[in-house]
This record gives sequence, structure tokens and C-alpha cells, in this order.
Amino acid sequence: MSLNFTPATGALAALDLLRVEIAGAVAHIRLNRPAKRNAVNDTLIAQLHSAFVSLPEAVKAAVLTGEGDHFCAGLDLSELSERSVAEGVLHSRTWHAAMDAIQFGRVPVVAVLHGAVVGGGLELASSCHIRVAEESAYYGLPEGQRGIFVGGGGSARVPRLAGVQTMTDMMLTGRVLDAHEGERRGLSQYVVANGAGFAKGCELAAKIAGNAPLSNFAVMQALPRIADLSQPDGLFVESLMAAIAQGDDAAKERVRAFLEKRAGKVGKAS
Ligand code: 1HE
Repeated sequence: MSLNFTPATGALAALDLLRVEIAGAVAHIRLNRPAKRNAVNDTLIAQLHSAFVSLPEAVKAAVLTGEGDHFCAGLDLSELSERSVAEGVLHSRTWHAAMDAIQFGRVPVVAVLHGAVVGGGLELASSCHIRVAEESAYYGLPEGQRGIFVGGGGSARVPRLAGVQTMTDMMLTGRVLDAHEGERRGLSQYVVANGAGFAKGCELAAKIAGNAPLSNFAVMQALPRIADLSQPDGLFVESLMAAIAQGDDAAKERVRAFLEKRAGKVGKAS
């Protein structure tokens, strides 16, 4: 699917390590530091945070990609060596804030992955809601080999996708997973041919943007929290979220449209 993207204006246009483009209800945010394989320095993490909290109201879904041959080489290691312990904790928290702005932000985000998706790059991908991997994508957590630990939310998010055992293996042994192994283990939901990821990401984002906003809100905000609750607490929260979503005008109109045969059937275009 090709959407008609045009460059974002205002504050979003000033983010020089990103390229932000908008096509109606879909934003395309591209990591734009290819010479450093999109390694994430302090400026880039701050710009990612800014971008996701300042998307225009009309945007209902986003696609995140990386410029060049790789999605993201993770933390910019050149900034690591001089940090004190206290600075390290605060630095990690800036990543957490940026990743939370993505995962628990206003719009669902589809990450399109290719080449290296390593270290903080995998942490970034894990904070998105859907991951589309091109065949070239590969996943690694070289922190173990670099003598450090994940600090961008990876220990909370990667095991929820692929299990503690997979992450332990990747970190202790340096195991790298290819695109298909990553999909089998839950790191991506789709694998597509090289060069086909962006179109797939746009197709998914356009579908997502067409959902009722409160449904998307429930999926983004309630679903992961319910998964972390005990079953009785989760079911209670589900009943509240279900009632709120059903009470919304958008839900009433969509249900009416189906009953009046104006809406598509499951698995068929409307
Ligand atoms: C970098 C980085 C980086 C590339 N920090 N500068 N991440 C890593 O341990 C991954 C380290 N990077 C690599 O293993 C490789 O660069 C890649 C497999 C990703 C790509 O290889 P390649 O051959 O395409 O590129 P390259 O020649 O290695 O790199 C091109 C340039 O990018 C080069 O700089 P140049 O000035 O010599 O041209 C590299 O130094 C630079 N570069 N990756 C800094 N990561 C919140 S905590 C998260 C903790 C982590 O993410 S740890 C994992 C860090």
C-alpha cells in the first residue's frame, strides 16, 4: 500500500535525527542516523520521546522505520564510557520514558524491521505494538558481550514477547535470531520480503487508524495491564473497559452498521 506522505511541519520537522512524514491519519517516523546504523544517542532518544508525544491530533497510527541498511544498532556506545553510576540510572530512565511514550502513547505503532535490530534497537522495537520484519532482520542482545545490561526496558518487554529463556540465551551466549526464528519466538508478528516491509507497515497502520479510537485505546492501555494482573483482577478491569468501550458512540454506530448490513463481515472487505 502506498500512502501519500508529506513532511511534517513545526516542531516535528526540527527533529534532525528523525524524519517525520504524515499521510492523513498515519505518521511515518524514521530513525535518520544511517552513518551510525541508527545508534541511539541522548539526542535521538529525546527526539523519539518528543515525536511520539507531539503527533498531530489527526494522526491515529504510526509506522516506525530505520533509514539505511539497519533498523537500529542500539545504544550509541561512544556515549557510554564516561557515565557515572548515577548518570547511568538517569540515562536508563530517559529511555524508559521514551519507550513508555511509544507503548502507552496515544497511537498504536507498527515497527518495520530490517538488518540489525540489536540491543536498544530491539528494546525500541519491543515498545511498539506490531512488528513487521523483513527477511534481512536479525535480533541480538550484545549487552552480555559488551559487559553491560539492557537499560531501555528490554528486561520488561522482550520476555513478554519471547520468554525469559530466549532472552537469557541471547544475552548469555550472544545468540542471534534471524527473521524467521524471531517470528517463531514472538519477536515479530509478520515476516515479509526485503523491501516489502514499509508497504506492509502502512497497510496495517491504515487499518488500525480506521478503528474506533476507544477500541485502540483499550488494546494499547488495558490489554497489557490486564495480562499483568491476577485473573480475577484482570477480569474485573476487563468488565470496566468493555462497558466503557461499548458505551461510546463509535461502538454503537459500528454495531448498528453491521446489523443494518452496512459493515463488512469478518475476513471480508467492507
Ligand atoms: C556505532 C554503533 C553503536 C555502529 N554505537 N556507534 N550495540 C551494539 O553492540 C551493536 C554494535 N554495532 C554493530 O555490531 C555493527 O555496527 C552493526 C552489525 C549494527 C552494523 O555493521 P556494519 O558493518 O553495517 O556497520 P559498522 O561499520 O560496524 O558501523 C558503521 C559506523 O556506525 C561505525 O562508525 P564509523 O565512525 O567508524 O563510521 C560504527 O562505529 C558506528 N556504530 N553501531 C556507536 N551501537 C539502553 S541500553 C541499550 C544497550 C545496548 O543497546 S548495547 C548494544 C549496543
